[in-house]
Order: sequence, then structure tokens, then C-alpha cells
Amino acid sequence: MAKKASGNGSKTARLGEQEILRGEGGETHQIAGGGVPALTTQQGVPVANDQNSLKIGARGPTALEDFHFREKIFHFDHERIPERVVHARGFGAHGYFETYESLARITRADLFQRAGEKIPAFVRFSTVAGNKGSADLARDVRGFAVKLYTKEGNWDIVGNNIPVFFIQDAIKFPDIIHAAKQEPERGFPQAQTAHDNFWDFISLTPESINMALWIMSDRTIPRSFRFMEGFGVHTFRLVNSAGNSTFVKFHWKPKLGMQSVLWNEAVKINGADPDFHRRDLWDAIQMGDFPEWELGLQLFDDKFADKFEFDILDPTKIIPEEEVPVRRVGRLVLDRCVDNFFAETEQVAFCTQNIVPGIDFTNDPLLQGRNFSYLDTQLKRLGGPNFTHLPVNAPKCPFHHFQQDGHMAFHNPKGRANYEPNSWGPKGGPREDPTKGFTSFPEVVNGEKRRIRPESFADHYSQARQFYLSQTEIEQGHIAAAFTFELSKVETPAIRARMVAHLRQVDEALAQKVAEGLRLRELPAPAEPAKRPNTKLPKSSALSIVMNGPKDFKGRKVGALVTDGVDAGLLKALRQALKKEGVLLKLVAPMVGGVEASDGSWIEADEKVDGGPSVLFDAVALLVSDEGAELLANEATARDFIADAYAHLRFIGFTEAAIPLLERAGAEPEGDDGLVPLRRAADSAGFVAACRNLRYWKRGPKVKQI
Ligand code: HDE
Repeated sequence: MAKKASGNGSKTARLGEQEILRGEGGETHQIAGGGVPALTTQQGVPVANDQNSLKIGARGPTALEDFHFREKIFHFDHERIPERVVHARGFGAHGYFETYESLARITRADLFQRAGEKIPAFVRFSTVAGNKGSADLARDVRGFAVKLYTKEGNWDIVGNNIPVFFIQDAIKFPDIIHAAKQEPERGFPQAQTAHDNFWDFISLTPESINMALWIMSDRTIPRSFRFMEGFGVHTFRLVNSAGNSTFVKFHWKPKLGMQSVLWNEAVKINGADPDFHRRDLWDAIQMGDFPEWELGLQLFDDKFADKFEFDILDPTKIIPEEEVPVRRVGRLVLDRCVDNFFAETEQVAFCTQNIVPGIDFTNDPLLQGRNFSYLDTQLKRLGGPNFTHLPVNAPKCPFHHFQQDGHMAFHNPKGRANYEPNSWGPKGGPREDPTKGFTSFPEVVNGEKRRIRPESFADHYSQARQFYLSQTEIEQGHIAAAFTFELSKVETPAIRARMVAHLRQVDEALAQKVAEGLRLRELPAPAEPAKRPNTKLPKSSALSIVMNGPKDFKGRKVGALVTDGVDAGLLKALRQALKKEGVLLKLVAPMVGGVEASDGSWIEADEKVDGGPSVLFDAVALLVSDEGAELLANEATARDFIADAYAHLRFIGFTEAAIPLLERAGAEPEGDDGLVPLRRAADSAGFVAACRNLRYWKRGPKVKQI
């Protein structure tokens, strides 16, 4: 039987400004006109029909000459580029860097010459281990890569949110990354280090123990990118116009202070909103709440380097801020989201070798290896040598060179001269500039050619201990819990024991706690150190997140659970008090369509209760009516909303009608100042003031939320 054909769109109808094409099968679509451009092929040929491929007869076959179909599918088939081998999942934004003061005395870098100098910047934050589609709250180091488009070329500070690294020599990078990523035969676990291979490698690599302490701390589960520090990690050089060099470590200090989530929150956020971090940055920028970091420099000379207890070339060590203070020299502001994720965030190519006159490398063996790796990986990832032509990668200052051709070259030099020297005079193209041009610091180096690790890199435990002892008790508890969690996922008991043996060199109490958490039947002997650790390093308060937390509640989100009969006056007052504080109120209701308030007004909700769990908010308010409380009493998601907020030490505002819900969720209002009654509109201000403390830590022991 002949089937009815859906033809070429035989009838048109007007719908507002647009013309609608109606196929015989009844399908409709817009056609060009009224300000909408005509759809074309890549060759610019207007397309008449994008609904059906070209067929011989209504039921096919499809004709090979259908160039529009073939071009469309061909392009789609090739849309993906390889994801980054590490740092695959990332999120970027544009902004600017502004210099506070001239640093001409220490560097000739153009961006630091004039106070008030503003240059464009692009930043990409990332996780390391997970694939591109993994969740934001994986326990992982965050990449903090900054591209500064200076007037003398692009300078990339390709850093992390942790100032030390796992390894001391780049030759071990493939090993640590292989060990951290999915195990090769099974292809999992995704985006987590809680598995045998990772801890096997770490436990056999004592140089990684300092970093192991950092990654088991709350640094690896940040509340958002806005609340993280960034670090250049390696020691670099600043070089002034007289050729004098000063060593430097780069720091990014978040204006908002630091904050992290609890592990139990991280796990739940990953389920509720795997894009939590990217959404946070996107929302903040869209709302005009531009995140800001100050660039800090730790500056020191050879004399300090010689007397410092550790080697300044060893990337597993920090220089405590108490020993070399961090001088804040400028600010980085992110004020514009990307227009297209792929074009900018995915195609941006950072490279540690992108430095400018006035900045130079040191011989840190990790940095030296990175300097090879980044350019190499871009070639594979972006498919050719011309990725610098992409707008996000191109310098924003004039550039001239004789490089030409290659895949996708869209800026080839004009004219005859494509080499140098040439005798074509003013038409001969660009020339060297010995004055302005980049010159390397003429460091004197000599030595035997050997595969060797310096003696000065041999201390693996002292700073790990210093880091641990510098934490508050709460944070120390989190570190012990994280080790216990991760090692409990390790199936090989010998690996667990080997890690505890290392922890005994860090701190006996920590080792004991983890051993108990793992239920080790006996404590292993302490690991044999390559160099006896210094147990007397002073504490550094800069290493704690809790001691350097946010000072206010601005830029946060409060989730209010509302039902029919919500007190309209109270809701209005709360909204106003939060707005004054710069906080967004999101309404979570039994149904997204909204609720009818006590005064008969209709209030739209932002989330249905199971789509807006309390982990997505910084504080919550329970604004239910008596009937609403009854309705929600048996709702598991409503109970979780409250139980989680309570267990995560959130501040919770509540109406009297919400008390039975609180009790059902296991909350004990007695003596808990984190539970704030909202009896009348005037109580809103007190609730907002309480929220500035972010967490009610005192509840901790009661909920065993460590
Ligand atoms: Fe990277 N790293 N890395 N890395 N790294 C890459 O480059 C590498 C290291 C960092 O948002 C890759 O374009 C080696 C330390 C960030 O696009 C690759 C070594 C630090 C990003 C690479 C290191 C970083 C990368 C993968 C050991 C902190 C993401 C894709 C010697 C200071 C940049 C790419 C972005 C990405 C190599 C160690 C930071 C393979 C060989 C230490 C933030 O080239």
C-alpha cells in the first residue's frame, strides 16, 4: 500500500511576523523573513527544506547527491575534539586584571608598570581526574588557569587551588594521573581517587604525602570557585629592566574568603546538581556579583632561598606566608560569561611557556616538564599548530611573525617576505627588538648529566605535619574522615596499612584515628623516612579554610520551603531582608506551579521539593502553614530537606507550624541557636544576621557531622 508522503511544505500560514511552513504530515517550522535570516549550508547556499533528506520516491532510497544532508551529518560526525587528558571538566569566564601599584623595580613585565593598568583576562577552573561529563563536587584538586592578555603578549598562570603537587619530577606525571583516573581494565571509578590504584601509587611515593594531606582536606570540596584560593605552585622569577631577578610564588586570594562544603553535602550535591560550581559562577556573573581575587606575590631572593629549610625548586613544598608575606599587587575580576562554551572554554589553550618579558622560569623539574607538555597536548587536542588564531587564544596586542600555513591558518602574512633576514626594506616584515624583546635570565648552570633527584628534595613529612597541625579541630576531623573514607574504598588491606604507616610520620593522633576508622587490627610500623622530619615547624593559620572564611553572606542563596497558606507578610519581610544583604531567595514548594499565600496572592515557586534539596542552598527557611506541614509530614524529600539542612549545620529559620516537621526530621531545637524561630516579619533580620556565620558548628557533635 502506498504510504502518504510528507512533502516539501506545500502550504504556508502567517504567525505573527514569521511564516510557518506546514508539511503535509502536519509538522510546522519557521521560515526566513521578518528579521530571521535564511538557513544556509556552510557554502552559503540557502536551504529550502531542512526537514527531509532528498529521496527517490516518498519512501526512499536517499540520494547521494543530497549535499545539504551530507554536509550536515559530516559536520556533526566531527563535532567532538579530544577532551583534555587531565582537567577535562572545566568552566571559564572572561574578566580583567587591574594592577594596584607599579612593580617596575622588580619586574619589567608590562602589566605591572602602571598603577590602574587594566588588561583583559580569561580564567578556566577545572577538576583534574574526571572526564568532561563528571560531576563538579568530586573530591579533587581544582585547576585555576589564568590567561592574561598583556600589551606585550599572553601570560598564562596555569595553577591549581592547592599550592603543592604530588610529584617532584614531571617524568612521574603520567604515572600519578594513570593511577588517579579510572582503572584501565574496567573504566571506573569516575572522577574519584577512592580506589586501589591511586592509593597504591601514593603509598609507594612518599614525596606525595604532603599533597595527600591537602587533597584529603576540605580544599578539594570547595563551596564554589568563588571561594577558592589559586596558586602558581612553582617558584618563578621576576626580572627587572636592569636584569635583576627576584624569586616569586604566585597566589590568588578570593575576596569572598574561603569556604568548602562537607563531604556528605558534596556527595548529595553531585546527585542534585552535578553542575553546581559552574552554575554558581554563571549565576553570580549574570547577577552582576562579579567574583574577584587579588594577585599575591611572595617575593624572595637567593639569600632566603639558601637559608630556607626546603628547596625552593621542590613543588611539593610551600613557603609559609608567615615566613614570606604575600604582597597583594592587583585584582582579577570575572565579569563576563562566555558566549559559547566550546569556542572559548573548550578551545582555550593554556601553556606554562606563555610568559612575557619580565617573567622567567626556574629549574623546578616539574615546571620544566610542563613547559614541554602543554604545547604538545594542544597540537593533539586542537588538531594543528594554528590554535593561537582562535579568538580566545590570540594575543590582544599586535603580533607579527613569519609562521605560516598549516591546518586552518586564517591569518597568513601578506606580501613577499616570509623569511628573515631579507633585503626587502620596510616591506620585509617584522624585525627583532633587542630592547623590548624577551630575554632569559642568564642563570649560570653546570653539572653532571644524570638522572637524579636532589638531596634537598628528600624531606617528605615535615610540611605535611605542619599543614595538619595548622588546621582547626573541625578541619582535622574532616581530614581523618576523608582518609578513612577513601581508604575504606581500597580493597587491598596492605595499601590501607601502608598509608597509615606514612600518616604515623605526619601525626600519631591522625594515624591512630584513621587506623581506628579502618579498624586495622594493629598499627603498622611508621614508614621509613628518607630524611628525618622536622616536627617543630610552626603552625601557619593561612593554611586553614575555617580561619580564613567569608565575612558576610552576600552572593548566597537561601531556599525557603513554602506551602499553601504561607504567611505573605513574613515571606515579604524575609525576601526584603535577604535582598538587602545581597542574597537570593529561592522558593521550594510541593509543586513548581506555586502556592497560594495567606492573603490569597499566588506565589510562583522556583523548584519542586525533590528538585531543590537543601544542599543547594546556603541556609534554609521553613515557611510552611499548619496544613502545609501536615501535607509534607510523610514526604521523604521534605524530610530530607530538613534533616540534611540540620545535619549540614545550616542555619534554619522556621515558623511554629514547622516544628513537627523539624522534630520528624530529627532536629532538636533545644539550645540550638542555629534554629531561628520566624514568628513574625521582624524576625527575618535576626535570621539573616545568624546566616552570616554560614554554619552552626556547635551542632556538630550532636549530628556527628564531621
Ligand atoms: Fe597540568 N596539564 N601538568 N598541572 N594543568 C594540563 O594541558 C602537566 C600540573 C594544570 O584549563 C594539560 O591543555 C604535566 C601542575 C591546569 O585548560 C597537560 C604536569 C599544575 C590545567 C598538562 C602537570 C597543573 C592543566 C592537559 C607535571 C598546577 C588545565 C590539557 C609536570 C600548578 C588548563 C592541557 C585548562 C592541564 C600537563 C602538572 C595545572 C597534559 C606534564 C603542578 C590548571 O599538558
